[in-house]
Amino acid sequence: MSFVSSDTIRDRFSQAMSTMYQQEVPQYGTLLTLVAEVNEATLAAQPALKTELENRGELERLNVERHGAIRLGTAAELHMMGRLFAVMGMEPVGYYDLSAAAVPVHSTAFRPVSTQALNRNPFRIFTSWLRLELIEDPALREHAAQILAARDIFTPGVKTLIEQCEQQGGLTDEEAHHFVTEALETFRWHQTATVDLPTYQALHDEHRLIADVVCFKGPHINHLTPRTLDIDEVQRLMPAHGIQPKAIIEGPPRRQHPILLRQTSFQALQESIEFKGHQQGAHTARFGEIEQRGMALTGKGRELYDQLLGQARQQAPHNDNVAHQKILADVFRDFPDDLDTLRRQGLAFFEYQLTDKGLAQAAASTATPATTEVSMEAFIEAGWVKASPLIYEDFLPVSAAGIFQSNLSDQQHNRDQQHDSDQPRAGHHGNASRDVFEAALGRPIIDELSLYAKRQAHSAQAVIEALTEGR
Ligand code: OOG
Ligand code: NI
Repeated sequence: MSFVSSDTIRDRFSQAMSTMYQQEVPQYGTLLTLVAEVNEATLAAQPALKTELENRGELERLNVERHGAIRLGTAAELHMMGRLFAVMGMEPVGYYDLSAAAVPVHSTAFRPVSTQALNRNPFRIFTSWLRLELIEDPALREHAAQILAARDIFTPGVKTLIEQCEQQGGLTDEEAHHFVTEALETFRWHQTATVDLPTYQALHDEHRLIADVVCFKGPHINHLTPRTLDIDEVQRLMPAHGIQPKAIIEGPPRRQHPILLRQTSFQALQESIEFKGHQQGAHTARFGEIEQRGMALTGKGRELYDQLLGQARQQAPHNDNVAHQKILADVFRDFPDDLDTLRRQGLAFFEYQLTDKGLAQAAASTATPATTEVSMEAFIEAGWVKASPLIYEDFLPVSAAGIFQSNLSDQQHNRDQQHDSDQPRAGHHGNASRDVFEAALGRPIIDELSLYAKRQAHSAQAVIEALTEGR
C-alpha cells in the first residue's frame, strides 16, 4: 500500500479549514487579503528580508502559514484529538497554564516539529482544555460534566480512519481525502446549542469560556491566524477595511530583529443561537487574529523577555496601543537588538550554515579549531559560517491570556486585567496540572526549547565536521 505523507494531509486539512472559516466568518477572508497585500509590500520594500526568508526556506510557507485554536471539555476529547492531530504529523509542544491569568484552561499547541515539515506547512492548533474544577457551585459543575460526557465531538468515520492510520502506519490518498472531510466536521460551527437558555446563562455567568465549551456540539474553530511581516501596518489598516482590532498588540515591541511573537486580534462576532426548547439567544465565540513571528529565544533570553515584559506592563496603558508600544520600546532597550550580540550572549537560537567561502575552506580542510564554541565564533569571524536566527514556532502565555480576555465581556475583561502582573508562565503552578494534562493526552508534551536547542546543535555539528574533516 502506498501512503501519502502526514505533511500532505496537514497541508490539505489546513486549506480545507481556511476555506470553511472564510465561508463562516467573512471578515477572516478580508483579513487574509489585507495580510497578503502588506506582506507583498513589505517584501518589495525590504529585499534583505526577502533573501533571509528565502534562505531559511520560509518564503514559500508564508502564504499557507496560519494557526487556529479550539477549546475542549474532557480528557477523552483531548486524548482523541491528540491521535487525530498525529495523523497530520502534529505533536503536542509546550504547556501553557492560563489559570494564573484568570482564564480557566490549560493548553498545548499541536504542531509539526521537523524543519522540513515546518517549511512544508507549519499549521498549528492552540488547544485548550477547560478546567471544570474551577466551577465553584458543585451542582453546576456536575451538570456541566454530564453534558460533556454525553457528547461525541468526532464522527464515526474519522475515528475509524485514525485507527486505520495507526494500524497501517499511514493513509492512502483516497483515505486521506476522506479523513480531511471527516475531521473538518469536528471544527464546524453549530447554530444550535445542546442546552436550554437558562443552562447556558448559568454557565455563562460562571465564566463565558465555560459556556462556550459546554453548550455546543463540538469545539468550533474559534479563530485562524495568518502570519504577517508587519503587524503594526496591518493593525493600522484594519479599521479602513471594516475590522476593529483589539486595543493593543500583545508581545514584544517592534524591533530591528523581531523576537518571539507579536499578536493582535479583532473582537468576537455576536452570533444568533437557537437553544433547546426553541429559545433564541446569542453567543460570541469566533474572532480573527494576526501574528508576526520573530526569533526563538533561549531560556536565558526568555527570562530577560519575561522580566522586561512584566516591567513594561506595570507602566503601560492597556487601552492605547501607541502609548503602550512606546513604553514597551523604552523598557526593551535592555534587550540587545543586533544579531552578533544576541548570539554571543546566548539569548537567541541560531542555525549555522557554510558560506561560499566556508565551502571552499571545507574542500581545502585545513582548519584546526580548539573548541566548538570558540571555533564557531572564529569561523563566523573568518566569514566561513553564517548564523541565521531560528524562527519562534510556539506561543506566549501572557499574550494568549490577552487574546482570550479581549474576547470576554467587559465586566470580566476589567476583572481579569487586575491579574495582569501575575506573570503566567509555564510551571507557575508547579507541575501537578501539567501531569493531569499529559495523563489525559496519553503522552508527554514536548519541551519547545529542546527542539530549538537540538536544531542549533545539529547545524553546528555539521558545520564543524565539514570544516575539520580529514584532520
Ligand atoms: C486561544 C487564545 C490564544 C494565541 O494565539 O495565543 C491564542 C483561544 O481563545 O482559544 O490563540
Ligand atoms: Ni491565536
